[in-house]
Amino acid sequence: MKLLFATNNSHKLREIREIAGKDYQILSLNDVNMATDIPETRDTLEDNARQKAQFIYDKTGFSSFADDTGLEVDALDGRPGVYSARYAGEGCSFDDNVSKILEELDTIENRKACFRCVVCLILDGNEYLFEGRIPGEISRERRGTDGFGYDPVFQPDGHIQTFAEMPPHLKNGISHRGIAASKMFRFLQKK
Ligand code: ITT
Repeated sequence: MKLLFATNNSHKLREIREIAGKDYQILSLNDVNMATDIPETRDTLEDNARQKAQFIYDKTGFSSFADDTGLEVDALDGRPGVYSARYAGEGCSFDDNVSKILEELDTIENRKACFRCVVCLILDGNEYLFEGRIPGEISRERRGTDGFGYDPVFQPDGHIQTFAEMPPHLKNGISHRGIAASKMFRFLQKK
């Protein structure tokens, strides 16, 4: 089965392709010659995931899905959450965001955080949502070079490595995106 992944994030694309395995061919926007910005203007993960998937479905008519992900930090009352991409300001890099979170938590003992991912699938015009969460904590400094985004400072509960220290298959096997996407693939298998 072919599905179009509505993302401009190449790291997410790589992860989803690994999670999908051989039964699904995950097409990128490039594969369908769609170089476009995808609007992402809502203020919940659910609404942003819907907006991204629906936008691409409307443009292509192709079975499409999108993911919206946020890092929710307890001591920051759930921030940066839905604003995780622009946490350190418009046009900021992954590294800027990591620096900001380390600064904000500098003197704070409670490092608990959670990655939450919402996947929205549009299939034959119908919409389906799947959620994945993983609890963990924000490390005191960056560790590891794999992954992307906040991975160098996110250590999932029950593990001694950050996501950036894990080989990709280990992150994908336990991550917020892995959980949400696996729910979608299980749903599709039953269809
Ligand atoms: P698309 O909307 O094009 O899919 P994006 O990078 O804007 O890509 P999100 O809005 O879903 O994606 O993600 C917000 C930010 O959260 C993202 O830019 C990363 O900094 C961070 N993030 C998302 N998934 C992550 C992961 O698996 N590990 C670490 N950080 C992640």
